[in-house]
Amino acid sequence: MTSKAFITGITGQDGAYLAKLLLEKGYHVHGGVRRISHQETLRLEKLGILQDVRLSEFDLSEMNNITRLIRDNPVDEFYNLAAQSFVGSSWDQPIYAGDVNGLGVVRILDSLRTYHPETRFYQASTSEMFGLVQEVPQRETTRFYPRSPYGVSKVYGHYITTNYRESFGMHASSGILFNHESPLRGQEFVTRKITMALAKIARGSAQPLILGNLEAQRDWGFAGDYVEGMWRMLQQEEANNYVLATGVTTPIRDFVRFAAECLGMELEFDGEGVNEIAINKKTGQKVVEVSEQFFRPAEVDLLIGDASKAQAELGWKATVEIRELAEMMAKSDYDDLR
Ligand code: NAP
Ligand code: F7E
Repeated sequence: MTSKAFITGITGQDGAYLAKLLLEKGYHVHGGVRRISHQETLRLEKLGILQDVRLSEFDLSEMNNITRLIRDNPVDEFYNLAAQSFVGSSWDQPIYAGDVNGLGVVRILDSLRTYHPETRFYQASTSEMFGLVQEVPQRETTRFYPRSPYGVSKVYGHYITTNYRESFGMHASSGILFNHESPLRGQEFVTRKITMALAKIARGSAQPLILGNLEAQRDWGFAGDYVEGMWRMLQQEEANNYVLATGVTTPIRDFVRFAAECLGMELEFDGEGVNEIAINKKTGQKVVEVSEQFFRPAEVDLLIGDASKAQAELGWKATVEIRELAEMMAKSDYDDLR
C-alpha cells in the first residue's frame, strides 16, 4: 500500500526537499500551508513538484485547525518542519516564536495521540538548542544552553517530543539538525544572503554585502542530505533523537571567501569588528562591510556536531562539504540572475 505523509512547513527549504524525496519514494505527500495574502510555493515549483503534492491550510498557532486536519487525514508519517525559523526575528517576536515553535509541537502531538497514535512523528529540532556550547563537539547528550527565544522555544519542542514518546509510547523522533543550506535557502539566512549579494556583485552591482558578526562559526551541510536523515529516523523500529551534522565548522568570513572564489573574486579582509571590510583584490572594489545592525543581542559563537549516532544507527552521513556547498549556492544565484 502507498505510504502517506504530512509535512508542515512544506513551502520552506526543508519541506520542499523532503516532499521531493518522499514523492520519489512513492509516498502520497500532503502539506500544510499558511493562509497568507499570497501563496508562497516557489520552492515546490523550482523542484517541479507543485502539481504532485496536496496542500491544505495549516497554522501551528491554531489548535482546532490542527486537530481537524489530523483527525480527518490519517497518515503513516507526520513531519513537523514548520517554524518561525529565523533566529534574528525571534527577539522581535518572542511570544510568537514560543507559541509556534514550542506549543505548536504539543498541539500536533496531542492531536495525534487522540486520533492516530500509531502515526510516526518527526520534530525539527536544532543545534541552536546548544547555544553557548557546553561540550565540543555537540552530541545528543550535550546539555542545552539556548541563546535566543528561538532556541528556547525549540528546547520545549524537543523535550515534549521525547516526553510523548516516553509517556504514550508514540513513535516520536527529534532530529537535532545543524545548519543546512541550499539554493532554496531563505535570503535572510547568512549563507544565501552572501551568495545572492556576491552573485549580484559578480554581475556588476556596486552594492556591497553588509553583514554582522563574521567571527561566528557554523557546521553547515546540504539540506538534501538532511531530509534523507529525517526520513531514515522514521524508518527505525524504535523512535529516538539524533544529531545530523557534518562535523566541520567554518567561520562566516571563510564562507564569504569560498563563495567569492567560485565567482572569480579573491577577497582581502582588513580591519576589525564593525570597521572590517573586504576588497576584491583584482578590482579594488569594496565587497563586504560590517554593520552593528546585523549583530544579535546574544550570539551562538561556535557549533560543531558529532553525528556518529546517526551514522551508526541510520547509516547517515553528510555528503556535501562546505566549499562544494558554497559553490552550489553561488552558481545557482549567479545563473538565476542571468
Ligand atoms: P524555512 O525555510 O523558514 O521554512 C519554515 C516553514 O514553516 C515555511 O513553510 C513557513 O511557511 C512555515 N511556517 C512558519 N510559521 C508557520 C505557522 N505559524 N504555521 C504553519 N507554518 C508556518 O525553514 P527550514 O530551513 O526549511 O527549516 C525547517 C525546520 O527545521 C524549521 O522548524 C527550522 O526551525 C528547523 N531547522 C532548520 C535548520 C536549518 O539549518 N535549515 C536547522 C535546524 C532546524 P511560509 O512559507 O508561509 O513562511
Ligand atoms: O546565522 C551570523 C549570525 O541566520 C548564522 C536557522 O536555520 O540554523 C539557522 O540559524 C550566523 C549567526 O542562521 C549576518 O549572527 C553574520 O551567527 O544564517 P543564520 P542561524 O542563526 O545559525 C539553525 C540551526 C536553525 O535552527 C535556524 O532555524 O551568521 N551573521 N552576519 C549573520 N546572520 C544573518 N542572518 N545575517 C547577517 O547579515
